[in-house]
This record gives sequence, C-alpha cells and structure tokens, in this order.
Amino acid sequence: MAEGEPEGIRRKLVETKQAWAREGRLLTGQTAGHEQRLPPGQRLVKDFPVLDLGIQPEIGTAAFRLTVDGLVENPVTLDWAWLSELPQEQRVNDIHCVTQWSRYDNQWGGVPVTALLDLARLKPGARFVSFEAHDGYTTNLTLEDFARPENLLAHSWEGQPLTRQHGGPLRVVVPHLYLWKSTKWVRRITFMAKNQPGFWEVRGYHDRGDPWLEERYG
Ligand SMILES: Nc1nc2c(c(=O)[nH]1)N[C@H]1C(S)=C(S)[C@@H](COP(=O)(O)O)O[C@H]1N2
Ligand SMILES: [Mo]
Repeated sequence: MAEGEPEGIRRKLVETKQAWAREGRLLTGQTAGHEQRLPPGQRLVKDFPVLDLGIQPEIGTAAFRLTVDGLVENPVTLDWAWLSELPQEQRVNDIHCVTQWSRYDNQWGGVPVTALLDLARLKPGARFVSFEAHDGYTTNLTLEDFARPENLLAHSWEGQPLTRQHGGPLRVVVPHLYLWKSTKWVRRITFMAKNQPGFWEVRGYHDRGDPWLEERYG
C-alpha cells in the first residue's frame, strides 16, 4: 500500500462509520418480519457498490490458501484445487449493507458452509466463528448463524469469477445478516468456544447484525 493517501482515506472512512454508530444514524426505530422483503431503513440499488477498508488484496488462485482451524477434529489449509473438489452449489439471495443499500437476487456460486463443516468436523465446544481476511479485516458469527444452509464460501457471482473488488477469489456470503459479516478475501476461519468481536464489532457495530431487527449498532 502506498503511504499517505490510502491510509488517510481509510482513517476517514473508519471515523465516519464509527461516528454513525455513536450517533445511531440511519435508525428508523422499526423492526420488520421477513415477509417484508426490504428491511427497515434500507433502500434498493441495482448496481453493486464496493465497500471495504480501501485495501483490495490481489490473491490469485495459485497463491490462494484458506485455513480452517480452532475447535475442529480436522484442521485444514485448503488450496484452490482442494476447494474446487468440495461440493459446489448456486444460491440466489438478497444482500443488505448497513450503509443502507440492499440488492436483490444475487446469484452466487461456491462451496456451502455445511460442506466445510463436514470436512472440518467440529469439536463439541465450538460455538462461535472468527474470520480473518487478507486486508486485515476480521468479523465474527455464532456457529448457528454460520451453519445456515444458504451460506456460501463464494467464488462466483452472476456466473462469473468473483472480482477482486467484491472479495475474489473467495468470500463468505451470509445473506441473513448485514453484509459486514460477509468477509471478502477470506483466509482463515476459526471455530471457538468464546465470541471474538471483529473490526466493526469493536467500533460500535452490533455483534449480530440482523437487518430486520435493525441491529446496526450495539
Ligand atoms: N475483507 C473484508 N471483508 C469485508 C469488508 C472489508 O473491509 N474487508 N467490508 C465489509 C462490508 S462493511 C461490506 S458492506 C461488504 C461489502 O461487500 P461488497 O464490496 O462486495 O459490496 O463487505 C464486507 N466484508
Ligand atoms: Mo458495510
């Protein structure tokens, strides 16, 4: 990363989003059931905005490695060939960013999280999941939120390889929570007995992030 400018932009973005959390910005005070497709306070977009910390690491599939460790019987570091041999599925879902945009009907392709869990074989004490990415980003989920059948480790979007801007070659997609829970450029998934709040969670964002409950800040 170049000195000066990108670091300044990143600091500004982090400060702005932290201020939103302090001020409770964008909160409508409403909650909604899932029969309402658009969660409260969200607006629909047709494009696909890019949101991250301003560092978009270039990871080719040749250099790709994903480590799965922590409370598992079978800790593994997957390379691209191994990942490609795991079950592959397509999922279509809506995504919701805490900065208020939602996008309907995204078609993802990748490895279902359930297939990863079958491979890693959790130990009984595993209750939380921690994610690390190549840009230094981290986030956390409960095992229950991670193990859902719609969740993917996605390497394609709309039938094309996932672009670097959107987290390619591999990102997590957890569509029932705000999109900050969906780690781009994922490089490590660790199963834990305790919760470990991530980058935004320690900066005023909610630990879980359910869009229908408007769990933006916490
Ligand atoms: N590695 C990494 N993953 C990340 C982020 C990030 O900064 N780094 N930002 C999160 C946030 S806040 C959002 S809204 C989504 C944006 O995904 P997109 O750029 O594909 O729209 O990625 C999430 N995953
Ligand atoms: Mo976000």
